[in-house]
Amino acid sequence: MRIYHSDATKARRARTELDGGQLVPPWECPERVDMILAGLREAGVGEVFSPAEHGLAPVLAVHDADYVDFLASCWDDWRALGREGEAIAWVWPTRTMPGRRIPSCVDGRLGHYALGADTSICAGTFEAAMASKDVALSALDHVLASGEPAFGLCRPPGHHAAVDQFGGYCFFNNAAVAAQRALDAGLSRVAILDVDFHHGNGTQQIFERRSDVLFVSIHGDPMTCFPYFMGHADEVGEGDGAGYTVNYPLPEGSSAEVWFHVLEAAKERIREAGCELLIVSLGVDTFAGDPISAFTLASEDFTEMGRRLAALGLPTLVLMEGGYAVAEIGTNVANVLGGFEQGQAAKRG
Ligand code: OKP
Ligand code: ZN
Repeated sequence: MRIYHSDATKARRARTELDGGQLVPPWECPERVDMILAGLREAGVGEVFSPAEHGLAPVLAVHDADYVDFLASCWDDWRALGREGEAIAWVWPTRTMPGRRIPSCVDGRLGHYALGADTSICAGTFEAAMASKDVALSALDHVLASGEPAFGLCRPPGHHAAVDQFGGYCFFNNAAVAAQRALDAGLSRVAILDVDFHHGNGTQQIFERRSDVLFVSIHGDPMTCFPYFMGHADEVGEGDGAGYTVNYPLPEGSSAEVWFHVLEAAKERIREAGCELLIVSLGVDTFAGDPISAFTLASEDFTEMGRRLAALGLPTLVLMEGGYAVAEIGTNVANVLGGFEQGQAAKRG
């Protein structure tokens, strides 16, 4: 299958992430991209294509303009104050202090637009986010034009990014931007299946009042796992969107057997909803060796995951989200895509 990739996704090389009370080198690093490319090359999965520039219009179809302006100017505004470190949010509107105005100072603006303190903004962040959504959109264009699957090697990831908030290493919600473009191109319903270990709070927030995007997620229970404040099973969508958000939180330590059982339920809901396109938010941080996650899938399980996704028989766009076991990330992603190709071949008979 076609692989879409741009070196510009590596323009973000943050030095700091607030993790366990310390500033550590970020788990979400540009080396992930190189390791995925190497894994795909080694497995002989796919041919690499460069994305076309799609501009900001598709981003503005899901994100607020003031949020996009903030991301574009944050680093320069921060630097203008003579700051040494990277831009990290540290004060927020809270339950007891709900902000009714967006501050003008970058420190206050960071609190308004950030959903956590884990994600610092540095030089190249906006450029990388732009490249990441171009990768997603170009891969989508290929799926729409050919009916064939495609993989967008997005980085930074997207599923935590909400209408006007960044965090969890995400800035533009690549899957949401692609889903909206698919609808604007004439599709009536799109499924986003989020198999990253972490709940895709941003994707849920963007679409939870709508029925044209079915959001289904399998993830670590938010009682104990990031992002903590969204992703419970009783969040099912609201208004027109009632029934079009489906959450499967699983306890830490969950096995591949349990995970695949839930995947079949998720697939059944996607079939039932009559979706014309499947977008997979692919995190491989469900891997047993992932340093910040807590499911126990083995590398071979990712091949099975790919086969089972292909069995849905839908035009499919696979977009990269998380996965932090950098040494194994290439194998795990190549296994998903290789398994998908096997599943496709089996279906064709
Ligand atoms: C992004 B994606 C580690 C800090 C955790 C949040 C996790 C973001 C995951 N102690 N930071 O869903 O893979
Ligand atoms: Zn994740």
